Amino acid sequence: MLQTTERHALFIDNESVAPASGESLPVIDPSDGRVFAQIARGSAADVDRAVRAARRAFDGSGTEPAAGPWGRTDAAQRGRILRRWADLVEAECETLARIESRDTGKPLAQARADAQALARYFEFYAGAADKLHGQTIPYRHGYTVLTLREPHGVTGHIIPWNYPMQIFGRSLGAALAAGNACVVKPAEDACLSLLRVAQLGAQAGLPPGALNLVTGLGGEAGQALAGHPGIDHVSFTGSPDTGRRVAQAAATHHCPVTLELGGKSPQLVFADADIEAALPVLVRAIVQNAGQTCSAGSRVLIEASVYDRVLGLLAERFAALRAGPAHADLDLGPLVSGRQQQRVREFLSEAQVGGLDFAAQGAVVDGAPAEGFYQAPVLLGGVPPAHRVAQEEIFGPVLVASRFEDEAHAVALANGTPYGLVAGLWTRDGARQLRLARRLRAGQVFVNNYGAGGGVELPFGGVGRSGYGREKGFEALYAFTALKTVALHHG
Ligand code: TXE
Repeated sequence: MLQTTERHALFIDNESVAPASGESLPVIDPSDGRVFAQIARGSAADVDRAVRAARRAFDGSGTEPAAGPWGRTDAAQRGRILRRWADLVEAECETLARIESRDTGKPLAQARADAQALARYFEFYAGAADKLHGQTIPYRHGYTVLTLREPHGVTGHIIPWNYPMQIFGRSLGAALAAGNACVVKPAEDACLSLLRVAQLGAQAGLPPGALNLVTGLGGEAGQALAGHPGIDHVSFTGSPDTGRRVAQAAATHHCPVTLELGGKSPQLVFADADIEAALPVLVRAIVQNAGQTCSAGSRVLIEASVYDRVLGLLAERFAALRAGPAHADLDLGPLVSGRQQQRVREFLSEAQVGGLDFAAQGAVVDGAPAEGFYQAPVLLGGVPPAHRVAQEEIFGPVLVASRFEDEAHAVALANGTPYGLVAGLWTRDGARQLRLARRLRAGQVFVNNYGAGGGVELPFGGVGRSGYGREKGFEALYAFTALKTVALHHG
């Protein structure tokens, strides 16, 4: 079992490895602001070592692709390993949840859900590994043409701190199922659960080098990974600015990238909606993980005729919300870091200076350590759509409410930010459901629900500033493969 009071090493070739620099970084418990562990500060030299390990696993010693131990592992066997990994995660669900909860400040129940989702990703991709087919293409007389879906080779994965296990599951599950060897750079604020998950991967049967983890700072280890010429694909989840830097670094060696860059996702509430059903979902969509969710429903757009009623009902619920230490398992825990807390506070003071209506606020419980990174949830009412709090991703428990007059106005507001990740639509009108599902600029639209319970099977990703490429579901397997066309002339 992982001892969280220890110093944690890198994970390369299925072994714990000290970083080249010998340096470490502190791990802070967001619930009380105290340092409780140290992680290795990986650098470009460590990334290079990890990429070489992955290349050996994939290519072997020669120049022929897929001749290494992992490259030669057939699809059914890759599926079996992922299946065993799912079982090991499931068996350690409670331990993983406790590690994650302390490391990120997530309430325990939410951390447990993340560990279960991780197991479910591995299970899903275990089943998909040997079902990724190419095609045959009708062509001219005398030819047979077929397509092969081949792994890229070595893939890089830069993971953020908000849902380490879930994002690892969706990214690594698909990449390994497709046959790639992988190098992961977890976020400096949330590495511990993934170090344990990597050990479980080795136990499940991943050969040395198939999965490697280099912890460290984004500008050092992350930047080195994105720019490493031995990487054949990068998937990144994080902020738009860092996403641009990652894509630029990858472009130096013509490496494809998948970018998931968050959002400012709207939920549209029409007067004909089942408002009682919508209310708890609207609240959960912004309070879950203290609002640090890429797909958080951070804007609620309400039809004018029911605006006052819906805002009043939301305000009642917000006033009852409680934030406190992760282990207390309340509505929300602290934010992940002092930096994140500062970011949210800056948005809120801008709202205050701008005279916005603080329609309701929850509370931080008595006895929560003063050094913890707490933020009470806030409902802002009547927010002008152009205001920065209605345009930018705050990544905290702040819900921004605005009113709309009619359907066209609702769509204009919903589509009126540079982001396009997710949208929620609450209406009983069937024609409107379909019309708006098409008109909303987003990678996912949920009608009379939000998030569909997680949806491991459902392709996910955005447009515009939310990024490009799709993860999750079967679709992700296409992103982690390159298509080869073979044309045979046989007369
Ligand atoms: O993100 P970064 P930060 C958004 C959210 C949040 C804001 C800032 O709005 O408030 O971003 O968070 C690695 N090359 N999201 O600063 O910098 C870093 O180590 C390569 C949305 O934490 O994007 C970490 O592993 N990698 C989001 C990851 O990138 C680099 C999740 C994310 O960090 C790097 C997180 C570099 N130059 C934040 N610099 C979502 N979409 O869910 C950093 N990293």
